[in-house]
Amino acid sequence: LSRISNLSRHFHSPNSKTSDDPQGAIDAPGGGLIKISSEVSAAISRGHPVVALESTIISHGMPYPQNLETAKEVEAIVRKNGAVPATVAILDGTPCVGLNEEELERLSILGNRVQKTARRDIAQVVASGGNGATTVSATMFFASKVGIPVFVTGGIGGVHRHGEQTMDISSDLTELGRTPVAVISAGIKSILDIPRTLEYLETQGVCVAAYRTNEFPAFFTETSGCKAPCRVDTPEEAAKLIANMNLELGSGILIAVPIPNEHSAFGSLIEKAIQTALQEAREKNIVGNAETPFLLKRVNELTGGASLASNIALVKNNALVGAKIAAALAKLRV
Ligand code: PSU
Ligand code: MN
Repeated sequence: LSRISNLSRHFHSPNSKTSDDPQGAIDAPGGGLIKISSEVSAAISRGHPVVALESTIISHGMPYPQNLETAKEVEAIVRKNGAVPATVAILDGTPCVGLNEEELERLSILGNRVQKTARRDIAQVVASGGNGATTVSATMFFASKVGIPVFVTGGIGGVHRHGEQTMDISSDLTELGRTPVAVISAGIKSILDIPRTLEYLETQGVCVAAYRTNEFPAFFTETSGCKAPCRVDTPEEAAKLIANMNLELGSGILIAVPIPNEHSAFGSLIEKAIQTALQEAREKNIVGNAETPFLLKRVNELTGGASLASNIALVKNNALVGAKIAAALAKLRV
């Protein structure tokens, strides 16, 4: 196990006087340990590009074996585009940054028998020596602790529909407000309340940038009807945003990359399925952290696999864009 204190290195701003100082917390809470794979650890300490990846998308977001295939392909895409992939999970109570193939396989097969682990669940999974698949909030936390500023996923959580009554607001949003990591995603699913999610991100002080579009994308479709607060057109522009903003602000950035055009064809079919799945979730009283996995599974069933194919395509595209952003950021830091 590596002491994370050696590896705590955060955003580097070329404009900042303190840019050579390690930023933020040095030790994990309670002096805990994070296991970092030797490849990831070497890349971080040399300033090479690294891309963090979450594991709930593997355990709860997709069925086996597509989850394993996608996880491997995503890692390969990150490598091909010049960055080292670092999948995050808690295995036998140890937070791990950088999984080997055997570990990825174990998570994929275990599926939803692994505990979905958001920030609030980290202490419990570690204390009980359990296996935890990290959501966006928990993955951001560990990425930040070890000094990885770029994190790729499919979609993030948000304000749930009727969230004004249930107060079901994903901890991904508050994590973005408190942790300096850039999250590359395809936006927010329309299973969520997109306008309120954007309002809440503003409240949290999160910079939200759409990639090569003016509109905030809605995961399965390029459009949501909501304008993105800002726009970037190249990996270099995205990297500048990351380098210049976070050192001063301490908060995260959401970079929303629309699904590639050729995969967004099923948009209206998927939207119908979402409505049905939401209705079912209400009837079955599925709430809390079970809601997102339930909706993803039902929408996939109702669309005969079309939503899964779109999901896989957009994650791969995000990996491509995210690796390029990580590479551009590493160039800015030298
Ligand atoms: N959206 C997806 N796929 C996913 C998730 C969200 O399209 O797998 C997962 C992510 O790990 C995200 C989490 O962080 O669900 C949010 O869960 P909740 O809504 O319970 O906060
Ligand atoms: Mn929730």
